Amino acid sequence: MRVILVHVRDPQFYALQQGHRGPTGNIQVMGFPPIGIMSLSAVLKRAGHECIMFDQANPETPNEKIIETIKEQKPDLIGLSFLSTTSYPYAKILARAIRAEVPDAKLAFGGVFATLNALQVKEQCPYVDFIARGDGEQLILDLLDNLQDPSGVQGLTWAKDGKVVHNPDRKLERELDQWPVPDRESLKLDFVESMPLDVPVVLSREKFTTMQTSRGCPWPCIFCDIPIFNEGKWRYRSAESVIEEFKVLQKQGYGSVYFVDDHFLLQPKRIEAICEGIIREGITIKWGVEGRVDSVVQSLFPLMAKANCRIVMFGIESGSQKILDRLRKQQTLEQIETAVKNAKKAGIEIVHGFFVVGSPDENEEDMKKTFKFAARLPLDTFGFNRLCVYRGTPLWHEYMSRGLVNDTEDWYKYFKCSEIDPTCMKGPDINRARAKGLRSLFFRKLFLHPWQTFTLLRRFLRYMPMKDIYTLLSKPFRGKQSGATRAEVLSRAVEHQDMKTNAADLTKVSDEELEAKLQQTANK
Ligand code: B12
Repeated sequence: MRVILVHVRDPQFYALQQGHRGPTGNIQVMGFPPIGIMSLSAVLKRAGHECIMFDQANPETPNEKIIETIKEQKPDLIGLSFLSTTSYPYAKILARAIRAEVPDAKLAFGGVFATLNALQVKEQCPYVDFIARGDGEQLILDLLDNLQDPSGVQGLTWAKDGKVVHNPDRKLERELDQWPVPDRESLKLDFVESMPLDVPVVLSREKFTTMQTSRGCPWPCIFCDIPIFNEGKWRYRSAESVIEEFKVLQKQGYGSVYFVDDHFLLQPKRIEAICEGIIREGITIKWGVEGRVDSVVQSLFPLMAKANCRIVMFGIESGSQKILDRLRKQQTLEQIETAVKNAKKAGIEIVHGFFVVGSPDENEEDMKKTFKFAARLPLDTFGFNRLCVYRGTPLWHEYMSRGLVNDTEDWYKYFKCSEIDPTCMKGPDINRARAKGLRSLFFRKLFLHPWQTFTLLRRFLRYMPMKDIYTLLSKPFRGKQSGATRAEVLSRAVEHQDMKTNAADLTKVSDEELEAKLQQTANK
């Protein structure tokens, strides 16, 4: 059978290098490849199906082109894959356009957001036939076998005789080794290695991709929905299977890989075997991981560095123990300090700290502590994002019980906590304190860790034009607090209490109105 899979994106995340061609002649895109659909494509092809992929990051395949291909190829199933609340409106636009042009197409949504909100999405998007929940590998094969009557397909939400049907959950698959290596070569795009999230920093010009070696994270941080997506479990691939994938990537010419595992730094034996395998097989690919600071594998940092681990990113969140406890991070400031120091001492080239600001109960003093703490740590890079609340997380449940969100009306909305929670600092105050904190952080870094700062600047200069570095570094000094990015304009509409109704409208309006609104945002 024939399947078309589309990775739907929020434009903020690929706008930076849109249309830029690299030495291969492919369009270059700053960001991560769509490993979700690449994983499904490999599974489909191995089972004898045909699969065509699109990534909305590619400016040469706009929605019109995707629809044209659907008309030509007449696929048996079209799957739209997207990660989060912020890409949901774009998934709706594409789905509505497909439905309008190809009325009998079989259309499915999948990904984390669709999984956690399957019933609501199906109700709100009757023009989408199926919502796929959880892992998609076996599900998509089962769905193709039962397209006319999917009542036995576990993990599927669909409609029968106008009524929404929520099939039972699929048992969490533990045998991840059974799945083939993702189909990374069919999509003609070159991904440029940059810092995750919205920091426009190019890290290398090597051929770059992502890999997933484990799924899930069992910790109960109040802002995260991964434990729900993975039923609180951590599932992993064997070291042998990871090495086999590395060997394929090496043959395909990749120079850099980032692991999209929710928590890589678990199970020392597996990490040791992965590192030894990399060294034994002469794999030269550089790699990066994310993990918790309380990880017991810190003694393995030197081995990881020897096996070409170049980046370790820690979820630090705050320099105030009070806030760490409030977020239920279950980590201490001492643990953070030890982990960052251990990683640097071991020779990990880039150690990154993810921080959040605008948490519940956080005051200016806590924010100050956070920036001071960040300055003291030998971190190479850092990001300070505003805390957001997503449906399904423990924080969402708390906000429901405090009457700050309404599960029925707000499930698809993107909220910065500070916009709805009176125990947070006010948005402009957070921005002001953040800008101030960043300024002092930069100076302290220069003063406390001058060599590290110099090395980092040299790295940036290798891959980035001077103008971009200037923009990046001068941002906190320019005092621009209200200049929203394109995506922020969209999300702002959802955040402010008084604009809440407008925001709700945004996801309910007709195609034309929604598209006009997005067009307006893009032109700003
Ligand atoms: C890597 C990553 C990113 C990358 C993006 C990578 C990319 N290609 O777009 C970056 C850093 C840019 C990013 C940005 C953001 N992210 Co992010 N990200 C992740 C992360 C860590 C891994 C995603 C991944 O690659 N998974 C691996 C692949 C194999 O899995 P998958 O895509 O889920 O696909 C599987 C199934 O879902 C299913 N499936 C998927 N699609 C389909 C379609 C069909 C038809 C079928 C049948 C099945 C199916 O099958 C696949 C194989 O099993 C996840 C955490 C997680 N574990 O999901 C967070 C996560 C998805 N991100 C999250 C968030 C909040 C964001 C941001 C909004 C952050 C921000 N405020 O800026 C942005 C939004 C980006 C966007 N465009 O939507 C949240 C989403 C929460 C929510 N409920 O909305 C998550 C869950 C993290 C968390 N802990 O809460 N992210």
